[in-house]
Amino acid sequence: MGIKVEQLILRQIRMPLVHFFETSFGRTHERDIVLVEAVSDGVSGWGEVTAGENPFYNEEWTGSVWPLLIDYVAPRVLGHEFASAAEVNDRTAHIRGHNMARGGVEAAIWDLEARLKGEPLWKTIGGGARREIGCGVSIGIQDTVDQLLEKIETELAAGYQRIKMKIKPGWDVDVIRRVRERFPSIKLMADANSAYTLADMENLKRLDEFYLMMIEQPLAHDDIIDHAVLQAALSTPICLDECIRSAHQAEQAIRLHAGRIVNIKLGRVGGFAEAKRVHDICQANSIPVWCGGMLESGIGRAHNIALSTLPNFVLPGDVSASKRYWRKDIVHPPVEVTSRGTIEARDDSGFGYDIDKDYLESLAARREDLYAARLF
Ligand code: OSB
Ligand code: MG
Repeated sequence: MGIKVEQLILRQIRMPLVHFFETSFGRTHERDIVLVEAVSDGVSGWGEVTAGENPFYNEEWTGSVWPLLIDYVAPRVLGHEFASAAEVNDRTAHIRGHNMARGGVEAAIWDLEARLKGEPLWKTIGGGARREIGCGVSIGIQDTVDQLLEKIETELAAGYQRIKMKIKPGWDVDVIRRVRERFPSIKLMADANSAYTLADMENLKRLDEFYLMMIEQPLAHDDIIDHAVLQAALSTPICLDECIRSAHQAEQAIRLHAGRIVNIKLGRVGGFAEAKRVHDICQANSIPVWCGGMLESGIGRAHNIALSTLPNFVLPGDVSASKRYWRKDIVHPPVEVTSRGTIEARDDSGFGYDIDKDYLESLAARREDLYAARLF
């Protein structure tokens, strides 16, 4: 079955977060999200571009995504006959970087393929090793340590399997110490989002006393070599996030022993095809992976759930319930977490949730309709 995308509809929506989210690179109060609808034979597949509002996590942002999709991705994809969505990544591989923009379209075409076949997305991508995925939460930097402790308490009560806390210089050792004193036996990890350098080695070594599951991306967003130096000096496993943008980089990081765990984000690596390659390389080298998040709407969240059913996603990820982010999500039902701290992968076709079209349209700040050129 070939897939020919006749129309791409881009929408940019604005959604206020229930609670601000702060990382070492800044605070976010509301999201500006680009959604991709890919249409073939009257069937729509949906994708989400996971870029942030500013080029601070990586080089992409909501504003860069829009022209990139219109000028470079859409012309290569529209009207092309794909044997499967697995070919979409190659079709836009001439574009340097912009993985999140490329990945949003790629994911929409995977969802389209699943819907054309009438099967769940997790099946189309080759997943299904587990039907219930393990969930953790990512908790941002708070104004006070007491607020952080209270948030952790709430998430543990909801059943989440592990807590990730954001750290930065000045909000690290002393804060983690207080968390550990209060919660001595929880699965705890810290994410620095590239806030440190090797000059901070002594401070980072102090984190070893807190028996964290891992420390995520302590060093530069594009660094592998210094992470290898740091990992050799730490007993805490390093988990790589920002610096793994392709299977090739995963392979190099593994070869250099730059970390012992990889966070796979669909957008950061450019979609499902590359995410699967990263997954496979990690699996072949006994590196466990987990699925990261980018404060997604229900659409991106549902794609992350499908991805997390691949066999090597053995650690709880950052994919959590809609209500932690949104008063009302654009999918129905909202993504929900069981008391076991899991999300069940759904059997409905495509990504498995309905889209609340009216609500989505009410959030849209801009829209672009793109068509395959017709040759008469
Ligand atoms: O580094 O994992 C990260 C959010 C925005 C940018 C980067 C990161 C994050 C998160 C949140 O940690 C994950 C989520 O809850 O979606
Ligand atoms: Mg991270």
